[in-house]
Amino acid sequence: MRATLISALLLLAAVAQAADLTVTVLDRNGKPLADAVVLVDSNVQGPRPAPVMEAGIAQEKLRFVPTVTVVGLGAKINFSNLDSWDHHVILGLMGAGGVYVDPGLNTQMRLAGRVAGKPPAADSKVLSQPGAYLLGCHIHGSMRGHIYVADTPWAKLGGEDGKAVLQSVPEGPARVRIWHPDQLVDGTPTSVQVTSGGSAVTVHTQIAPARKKRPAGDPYFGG
Ligand SMILES: [Cu+2]
Repeated sequence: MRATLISALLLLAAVAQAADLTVTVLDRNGKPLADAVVLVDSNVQGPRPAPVMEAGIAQEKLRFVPTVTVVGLGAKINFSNLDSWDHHVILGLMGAGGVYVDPGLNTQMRLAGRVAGKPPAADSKVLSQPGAYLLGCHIHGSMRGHIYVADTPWAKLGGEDGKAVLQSVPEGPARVRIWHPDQLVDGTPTSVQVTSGGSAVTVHTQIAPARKKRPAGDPYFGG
């Protein structure tokens, strides 16, 4: 009996309990920052959530939908063109300044416009390098999208309210990193302590979200 109790206690000590971590991301003016990618690192032992290993991005009304996608390392991205005209998918790692790290290494696909009554043209790509990817189209210069391939199992896209809830983070010390399409430089990680029952942290960034202007030739802007 005693031995059973001791081994049960040892088991509890070895596997940390996990809790939710709610992260609120603010821009440089203290307003909620939409479309922030929230990444959490923890060295505490315990179960890890399964990363997202497949995602779909549509080209619709001259946009990539969704505009920001967060997946795990090695995820497969399925692209489909829902518009009745052709689009490219130019896909490559994004560097500072919001441009491709090396345009020569980009993946390029051309998806034909959709014909009524037929399935949309589609293609896919597996992303095996972590980091931020930029999406574009040669024909429509205003088309921009982003994929973030996370190197941690705790990765979520924040909502319009700047909030992301990371589930099953082990109790104990953790670090929060933020990535955003409009950031100029990587910010400093924020240290947090995850406690039982859940924790919350607000991250004040220096990010100024780009004002959304009507791109030339985009009759659907604002929709
Ligand atoms: Cu296009």
